[in-house]
Amino acid sequence: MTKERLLVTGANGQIGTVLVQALQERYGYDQIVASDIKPPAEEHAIFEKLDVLNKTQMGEVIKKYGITQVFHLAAILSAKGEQNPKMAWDINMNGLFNVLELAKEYQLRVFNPSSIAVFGTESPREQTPQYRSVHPETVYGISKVAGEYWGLYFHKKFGVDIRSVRYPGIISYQSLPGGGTTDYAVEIFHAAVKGEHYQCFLKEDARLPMMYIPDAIRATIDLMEAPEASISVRTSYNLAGVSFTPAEIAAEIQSQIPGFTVSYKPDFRQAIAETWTETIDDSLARRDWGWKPEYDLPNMARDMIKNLSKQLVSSS
Ligand code: AKB
Repeated sequence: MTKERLLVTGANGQIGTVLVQALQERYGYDQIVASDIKPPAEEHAIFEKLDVLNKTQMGEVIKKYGITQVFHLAAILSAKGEQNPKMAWDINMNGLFNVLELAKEYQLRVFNPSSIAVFGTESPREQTPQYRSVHPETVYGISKVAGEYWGLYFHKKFGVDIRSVRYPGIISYQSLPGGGTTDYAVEIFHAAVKGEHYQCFLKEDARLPMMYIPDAIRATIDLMEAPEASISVRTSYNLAGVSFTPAEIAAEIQSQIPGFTVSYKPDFRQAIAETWTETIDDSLARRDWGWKPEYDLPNMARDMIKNLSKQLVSSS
């Protein structure tokens, strides 16, 4: 493997926390630079405090470490974006634009995640196809679609090697999500292992595409390591893991933690969820770079409960 040096923006977030560690294991501790707007509670990586809106500062970090790839995770998610559209647009668009311009200047490979938020009520709800299905209805979704097309533009016009997946809702035990519509699927596990009741902010039948974090990390690394010639999608690949409703995940947890209780009090996030689709056709990711998810709902729930229970014991 050539000596790659990787910069991760938004490294303190739900995906960044786990991705940095996975990249360190794969490429070596010294090859990974984690960055975020605030330092992490505990430093487990080479860290640079970095505001993605500050292009000069980002360029200095890229030069200082000889960065060859950027995993640009810094973004405002769907629910927080609806509460502050201007801020979401500014961070999601201008942050990406800075990354793309620096990628052009320094010939960097870029990972620019997109989301199922690119779909909308006009998209086919089942097996949502790769093409002709983007109809975003949130600021976050609009910024992700625009970001996908800016990526394609920089690829075609300047040869930037940009790669992307449309992440479903991500479920993880290592870190908490923040500001998303799919966050309930993590919160529900925390309540269950603590023996608490959970009040869900989505309706019991709100089926959404989801993915367990080991699958999401593997997809990210596999895509970034795939030979350039195999990448046929430069906007963003559809990516599917497992789809379920709040009632189904609650029932799965109850089968492993009897006595766990859930009630439903939908808030504004239900309206966002209703614009998204239920299942995704990810055949191009499977064909181009061999994508295949490993976790179904029961396996994911078992692993989440095991790991969160361990964390609870070691923190008490
Ligand atoms: C959110 O809920 O906003 C995110 C996403 C699906 O991109 N988890």
